[in-house]
Amino acid sequence: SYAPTREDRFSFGLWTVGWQGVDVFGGAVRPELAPAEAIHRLSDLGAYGVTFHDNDVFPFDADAATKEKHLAPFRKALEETGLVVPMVTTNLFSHPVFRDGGFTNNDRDVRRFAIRKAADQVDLAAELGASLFVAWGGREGAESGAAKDVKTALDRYAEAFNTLGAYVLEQGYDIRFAIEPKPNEPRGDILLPTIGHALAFINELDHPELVGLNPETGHEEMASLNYAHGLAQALWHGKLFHIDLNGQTGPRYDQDLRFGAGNARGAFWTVDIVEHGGYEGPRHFDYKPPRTEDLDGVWASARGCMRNYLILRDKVRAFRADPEVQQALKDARVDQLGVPSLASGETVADLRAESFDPDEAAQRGMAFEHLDQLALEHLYGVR
Ligand code: 3MF
Ligand code: MG
Ligand code: MG
Ligand code: MG
Repeated sequence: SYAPTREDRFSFGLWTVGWQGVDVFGGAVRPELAPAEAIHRLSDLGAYGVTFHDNDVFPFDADAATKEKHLAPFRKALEETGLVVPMVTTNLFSHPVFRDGGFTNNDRDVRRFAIRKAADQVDLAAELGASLFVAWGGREGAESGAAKDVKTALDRYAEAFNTLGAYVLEQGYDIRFAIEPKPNEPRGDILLPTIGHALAFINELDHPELVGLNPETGHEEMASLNYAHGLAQALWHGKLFHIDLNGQTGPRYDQDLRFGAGNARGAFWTVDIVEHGGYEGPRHFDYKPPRTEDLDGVWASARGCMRNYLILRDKVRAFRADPEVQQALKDARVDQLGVPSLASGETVADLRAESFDPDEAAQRGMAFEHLDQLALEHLYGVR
């Protein structure tokens, strides 16, 4: 069946199905999609939530009345469908004023405007009941060397999160922030390029407990990194606040394929860690229906994201439940990794007192190939 239900907690960015296909080489191929229409269609398909940038719903230059005019049908659609808004974000990358970024723009007046724009959207998040604010700093970066003083830019980046964190605390909002790393595109090099960079940055903030991560499949894979491993480390740090699921084929431009397309083996392990690693947030898709598609193709691809997730969820569950896999895990000594290397009270002296024969231990094979073959056979559908 693989029909999504609200309990599966699938959510989509309005900018995903709403993408009109404008890219570096060509203009729009699809008509504008009203947010209310997107909400109804996503609800019909079985999603439980939508997320959005401020300017996905109202124009950049909207005054209070215009903002409200655009928010009214959006709110009405949420009421009619029962869809929730688990996360919001701010667009600090489209308008020309952000040509050199928002929070780390060399121009101070732009930085001040960017923080204010984000704070406005934090207010809207609180009003809509969203508990997460995602920050993708796509324009925070450089194409050249001397143009960006990276250490100073990180001071300003931290200042922005400290200011917004203090604002949330002062307002009494139940909102946390999630940084979305990306190595490049649209900037030649983007600041906080990977999960690891962002984790280290968060520890330098005034309120690290308020800030976590929103890792995206394609962004990590663009840097040739293992997305499932990145999610696991973020979980280990207690920092996996949200996820952007999509598909990517190796280190090329940000493909934003529907989830499950591209690196299918990576998708299998992604679902495994999302389902079994203690993540409790939404299963959020950030992808782009290819430019080849008309609106029917848009809905086919949105359906595909959820369907592929559910198919893979079945497969990883079957893999974990398979007695042959359980034996193979034992043969690979995966359980032994859970035993602390030193018993409590032991020290290096105890290790030195021990007799160990490296040549004997070196004879042992790890039996990983058999284990991985079983995984692939579950993925390929023959088990
Ligand atoms: C770009 C992205 C962004 C972020 C979005 C949410 C436009 O590669 O992934 O999508 O996900 O800004 O913060
Ligand atoms: Mg992407
Ligand atoms: Mg992206
Ligand atoms: Mg994203």
